[in-house]
Formats: sequence, C-alpha cells, structure tokens
Amino acid sequence: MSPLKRGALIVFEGCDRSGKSTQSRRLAELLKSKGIPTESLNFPARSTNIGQVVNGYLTNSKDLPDEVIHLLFTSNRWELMGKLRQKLLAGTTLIVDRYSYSGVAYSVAKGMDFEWCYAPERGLIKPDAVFYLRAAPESLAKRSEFGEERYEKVEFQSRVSAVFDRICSNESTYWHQLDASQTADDLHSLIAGTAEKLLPQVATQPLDKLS
Ligand code: Z5A
Ligand code: MG
Repeated sequence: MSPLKRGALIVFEGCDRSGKSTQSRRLAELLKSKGIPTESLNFPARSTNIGQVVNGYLTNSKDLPDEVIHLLFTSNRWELMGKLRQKLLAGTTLIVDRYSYSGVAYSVAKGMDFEWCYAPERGLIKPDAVFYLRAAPESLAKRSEFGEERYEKVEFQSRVSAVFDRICSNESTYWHQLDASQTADDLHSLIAGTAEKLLPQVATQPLDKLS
C-alpha cells in the first residue's frame, strides 16, 4: 500500500479587491472537479469567537489598540492550525484566502514594526505556494464594493502593497506574483497550471513551519 499523500497549502494574497476570493473559488472548483480532495477557507475566519471580535473591528463597530487587533488576527490563525494540519496530513488540499502576510502587511502599513508583527506568525504552517495578486491600488479601487470596510482607502492600500512587495522579494521561492489586472480567466489559467504541478511535488514532503 502506498503511503498517504498529504494535501497542499495554497494561499492567495494581495490588496483589497485584487481578486483573491474569485481566484480561490475558481481554483477550489477546478481541483474538486478533478476529484482532488479540496477545502477552502479564509482569514479572518469570522465565525469563531475571536473572529467575531475581528469582524466587529473591521466593520468599524469596535475600536481596539493596534497591537491587540494584530494579535487577534494572528490568534485566529493559531486557533485553527491543529484542524488545518490534520486535514493536510489526511490528504486534503487547502485553498486559503489571506494568511499571515496580510496580518503583517496591514499592521506594518499602519506604522508598526515589521519584525514585531511577523514574530507571532512564526511556527504556523508554511504555505507550499502563495499566489500574490498585484495591481495598482488606484485601479483596484474602481472595482465594486471598494471602500466599505476600515482599511479600504487608496493611500492606505498603497502602503499595504509596498509591504506585500517586500515580503514577495524575501520569499521568492514559493511566492508567485501575478498581474491582477489581467482577466479573471487568464489569471485562473496561470494559477491552475502552477497548482496542478505543485500538488504531486509536495505530496510526499513534510509540512514546514513559518520561520
Ligand atoms: N486583515 C488584516 O488586517 N490582518 C489579517 O491578518 C488578515 C486580514 C487575515 C478583510 O479581508 C480585511 O482584513 C482586509 C485585510 C484585513 N482589509 N480590508 N479591508 P477580506 O479578505 O475579508 O476582504 P474581502 O471583503 O474579501 O475583500 P477583498 O479580499 O479585498 O477582495 P478580493 O477577494 O481580493 O477580490 P474579489 O472579491 O475576488 O473581487 C473583487 C471585485 O473585483 C469583484 O467585483 C470581482 O467580480 C471583481 N474582479 C475579480 N477579479 C477581477 C479581474 N481579474 N478583473 C476585473 N474584475 C475582477
Ligand atoms: Mg476576498
């Protein structure tokens, strides 16, 4: 009997309205249609107790010190890590819409220290691939529903974008930068091609941790 093959942890990152949710959904649908066990989730996971506090903050109904909300976003990832590890080891591929890098990018964009922000992310499961959807915040602001939540302002998004760029150049081995201004169909083809090659490559590798 062949040993059980693990699933891949695939993350989508980028500024607001860059198309992360659209591309996460399309990739998950594609993998499922090919019979590959796949589940989708997004961070913040707003349904947990911690996630509900985060949701209150994002929808502007609750104010919290920057350090507190930062650590709540991180805790929201830590509280789900055991479950995610189990699923990956059981062979399920996870498609995750935002992860630690959003945590760092949005807090650093507020003026917080990069290392301080990254430290509590260390030890979380390291993604096998990050698809970074990148486009000028001015063009993304023209997409629907921009501006409804706390961080959705062009000037702030430009600072977020600069932090994502910095992370992308540091983590170039598993980050895939894509021009988010392409059509959703073109982006999906590029992402699907990379993901389909990745799955068999990582299936027999141990899970790694963010360091
Ligand atoms: N945050 C944080 O501070 N710390 C953390 O640790 C984490 C998050 C995890 C909530 O995020 C906020 O939390 C977020 C960061 C912060 N900041 N804000 N604000 P969220 O993920 O819940 O946000 P969202 O409501 O899902 O929006 P989004 O992620 O910004 O959008 P998106 O998923 O990237 O885009 P989309 O929904 O796929 O597409 C947006 C629109 O564009 C939609 O009308 C599409 O039809 C259209 N679209 C999509 N693709 C294209 C292309 N290729 N061309 C043209 N139009 C397109
Ligand atoms: Mg989204």
